[in-house]
Amino acid sequence: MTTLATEPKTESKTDVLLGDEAIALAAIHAGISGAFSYPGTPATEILETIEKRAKRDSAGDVHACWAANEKVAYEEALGMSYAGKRSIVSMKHVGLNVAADPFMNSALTGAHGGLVVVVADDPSMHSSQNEQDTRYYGEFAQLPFYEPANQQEAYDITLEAFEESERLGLPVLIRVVTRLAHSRANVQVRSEGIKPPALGRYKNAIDWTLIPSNARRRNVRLTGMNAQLVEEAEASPYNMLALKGKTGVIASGIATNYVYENLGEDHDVSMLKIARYPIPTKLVKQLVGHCDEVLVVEDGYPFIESRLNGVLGLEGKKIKGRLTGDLPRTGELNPDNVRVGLGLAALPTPEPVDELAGRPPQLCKGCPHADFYNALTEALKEYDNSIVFSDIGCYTLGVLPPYSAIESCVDMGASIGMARGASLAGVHPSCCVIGDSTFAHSGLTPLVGAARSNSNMTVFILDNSTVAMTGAQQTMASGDEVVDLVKGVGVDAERIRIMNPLPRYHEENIKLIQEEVEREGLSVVIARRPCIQI
Ligand SMILES: Cc1ncc(C[n+]2csc(CCOP(=O)(O)OP(=O)(O)O)c2C)c(N)n1
Ligand code: SF4
Repeated sequence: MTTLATEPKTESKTDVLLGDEAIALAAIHAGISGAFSYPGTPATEILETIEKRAKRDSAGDVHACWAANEKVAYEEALGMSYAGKRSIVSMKHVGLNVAADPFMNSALTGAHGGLVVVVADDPSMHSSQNEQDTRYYGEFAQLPFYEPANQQEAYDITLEAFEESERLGLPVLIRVVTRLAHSRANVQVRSEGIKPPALGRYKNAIDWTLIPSNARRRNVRLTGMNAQLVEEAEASPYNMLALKGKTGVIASGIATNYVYENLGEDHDVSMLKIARYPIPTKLVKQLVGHCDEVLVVEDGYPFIESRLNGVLGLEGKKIKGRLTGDLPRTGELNPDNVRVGLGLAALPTPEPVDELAGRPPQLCKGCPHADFYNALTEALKEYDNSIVFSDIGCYTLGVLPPYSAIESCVDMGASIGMARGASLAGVHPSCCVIGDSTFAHSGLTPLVGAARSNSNMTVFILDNSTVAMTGAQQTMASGDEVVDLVKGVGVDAERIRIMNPLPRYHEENIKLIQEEVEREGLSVVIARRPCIQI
């Protein structure tokens, strides 16, 4: 079912696009001056597409920039917006934790040039540490936000969101999920881009300086817009109410399609589709007032469902969803589990043709990380109190046999601070491994603290010259640049060692690791060899 909310464009063409590509193309067509991101599945393709297509499809020049991390990407986009130009910033869901500080505060300062923030969630954690739902951030920041149901909506909403951001003077958030970001559909797109309005300098730049007196004033403005934003959501063409029988469904984002697919054309179910937030209260009241029973179908946390039930529940109404066990509490929704939630007979599951052997992910043959781990585990085998904290990257696969070399992976940059904490708790050797991209993302700041206190720990930076895990994007610093960064944060040059993780240097690498682990204080060992995929 197509849920095209806007009129077909007069001059348009059809393209077969991933959800991410639809967003990227819409941003180009909206006349952005810049796109900013840090790689992270399932959002990476947004900036990659802008990089590739900007020259081809847009009238002017678009700066497509990979930033050191999501916070920096957000701030770069915000700076461009303050300068009166349209900008987009994209990231995966956990990236918004890193960018949460500017995100939350920019809701108060507001935007000038259209600022669109796209966050891709990963229900079922196909390639993530958690399945947090970005809609909570949208509500937390009190911003208008969207959850497109399909690739066409992803395009249309993104295109419109820039204008909306300028009209409201607020950043506009768009939340997508992996299935939408990474699946293709026909999308009707403009044949050429829009020329955005020339905004010039913002007249009241004091709004952007969040000293308490300004922040309070801006907070009053933001909260004062709450009711207007709800009204706009109620009138939005992306939210659609159809009252029929006494059984109702509220479906949001991509999950809307799973409902339509199961109900078909001929059904008696009342339906509210939500793609624009804040939650359109009046539409919800109309649906719930009309129905005895309502199933809430949303891919992510029970964001809408929990508000419907509140603390006390709704007298005389049966609200069903993930919280009541009518839909799975965690993981992605799909047409099959939604079918069961709708009370329809489950479709027969086809018998598997052949038993496929399980294939756990593993490091590529010849991967430099593999040879590094072979040396590290050998070097540490005599210690019964060692801990190796890890960070996030291809090297996290070192947790699996045959290496079984690491003991943690929490969030980007965590390993260095964790190694310091453990060393203070008396662990020796206290070690950590971190890739070159993760080091530039958020390893520098904890290393400053470790260097200042000369903590008794060993940091291994695995410099493979790329951001391998997310598809080999360009890394911020590699080779001697990494050495300069490490020196720059205050690590003693004599305690920075370089090793080449190749089997032929295995014995000398073990010796080097043991030497550094045995020395009192902070050592940084850089294992330097390019990823074989680049
Ligand atoms: C906050 C956050 N942003 C992005 C990601 C996605 N991500 C996981 S690892 C990684 C970078 C890995 O690069 P590097 O540290 O150089 O290791 P490599 O994969 O090259 O071995 C990225 C971008 C994430 N998990 N969390
Ligand atoms: S992509 Fe590169 S870094 Fe990742 S496992 Fe393969 S060789 Fe190793």
